[in-house]
Amino acid sequence: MRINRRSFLRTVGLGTAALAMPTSLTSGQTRKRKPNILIVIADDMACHDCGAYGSKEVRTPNIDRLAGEGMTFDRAFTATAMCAPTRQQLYTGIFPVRNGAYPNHSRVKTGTKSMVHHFRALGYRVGLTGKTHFGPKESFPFEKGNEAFVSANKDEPFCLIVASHHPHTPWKSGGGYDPANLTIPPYLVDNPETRRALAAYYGEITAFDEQAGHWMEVIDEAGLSENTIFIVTSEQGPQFPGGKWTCYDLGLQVAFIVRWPAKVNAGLRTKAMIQYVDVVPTLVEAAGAEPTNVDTNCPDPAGNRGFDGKSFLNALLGKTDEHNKYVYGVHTTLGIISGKPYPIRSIRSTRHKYIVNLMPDATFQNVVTEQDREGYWKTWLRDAAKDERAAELSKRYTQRPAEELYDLAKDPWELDNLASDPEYGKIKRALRKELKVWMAQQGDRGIETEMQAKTRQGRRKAKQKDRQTKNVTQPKRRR
Ligand SMILES: [Ca+2]
Repeated sequence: MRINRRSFLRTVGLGTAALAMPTSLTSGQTRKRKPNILIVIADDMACHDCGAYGSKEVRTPNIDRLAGEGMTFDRAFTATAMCAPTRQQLYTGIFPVRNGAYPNHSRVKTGTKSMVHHFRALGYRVGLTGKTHFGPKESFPFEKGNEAFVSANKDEPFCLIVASHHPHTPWKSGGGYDPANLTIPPYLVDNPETRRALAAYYGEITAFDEQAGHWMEVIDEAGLSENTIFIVTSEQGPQFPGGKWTCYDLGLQVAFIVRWPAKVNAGLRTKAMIQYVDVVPTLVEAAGAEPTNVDTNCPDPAGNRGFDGKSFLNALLGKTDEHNKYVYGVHTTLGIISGKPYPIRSIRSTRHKYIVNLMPDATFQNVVTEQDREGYWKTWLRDAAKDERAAELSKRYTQRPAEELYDLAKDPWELDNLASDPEYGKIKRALRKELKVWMAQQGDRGIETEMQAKTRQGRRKAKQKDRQTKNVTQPKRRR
């Protein structure tokens, strides 16, 4: 089996060889073996807030069932805790600064190819239903995905994204959680307003779980379960301090569950550390092609045109429980509502997280601190006047040191900064060095990149500034 598959990979690589192939080799039996792909993606959901990842309080029976039928990734990450950069790195296999979509509400560089192009080249129909939050359209030419999309034309494999709006704020779609009965995690201030917000957020997650269950039913009823790679993933962390808009694990770690009965054994967990840019390369390999041959049409500064990510198919098939040595984080605050510049970068090994706040003298501001639509932030500041813990937790969000280092095995919520502890100096320096290597590979100039964020937002500006961001030295004026 293995030998056959390898020779198959060589034959149907995405290079010119594939174009020259006789059509008989890409049709019939060969094509039928390609798996369907369905990715159900949440919006702003913490990895831990479902039963499959240990929550005893959030009701997610469908996600938990999927985990029981497939493989659960205990170390999966996005590189940004914001909607638009997260989706665009997931769909392109390229990290945010390189692909251009690094602030929120941003677009990839003109000409960048996405999974739509890559899977169409492999004979797939590629659709999306729900949230988009990407651009320009030419880079993401998804068909309209719906239930008819699944059942239409069964000779061709499909790749479908189901992009939910749950549990993004406003938290109003779900119910069924009593605020008084919740366990408050250590990163939140325990008061009635936070409890109300958390209950409403949990209700949204249960609504998301029902959507995931619906699509599991659609696939099961169409008789397609066996050879459909069915993925549920949480997208990025929730809009609580330390989650969305940060590089803490609460923001960057994602739930990632894959069911593929034809190839993946049921009920497995893996420690292999994966990131969203790895997902498309993995699925390309699962579809029988060689991901390192794919041209993204979005070169990095060294001229490499391939994906930033690499296939973790071997981890998915249970052949290894290792993948990346490091995963990375990048946060751009400029361009968010009321956001002043506040660039953050991070690198994470399986054990440690190193974060650099490039403008540490600034006060971190964003939607939570400026708008407080969920109505708890001002209560944290109120409580901070008389409660030391509330003071610490709110200060941790708005005033940060230049460097942060966490031992994730001892401190999973990243509350105890070890950056100035000499015992950890060697670890910190090693991580800092690797982070610089990654930033250089991305063409990431730190503060300068932050100041150019608005050139990546909006169609007209994005087009003008493509490919020439290196030459831009002055920040754009606010629109
Ligand atoms: Ca989101």
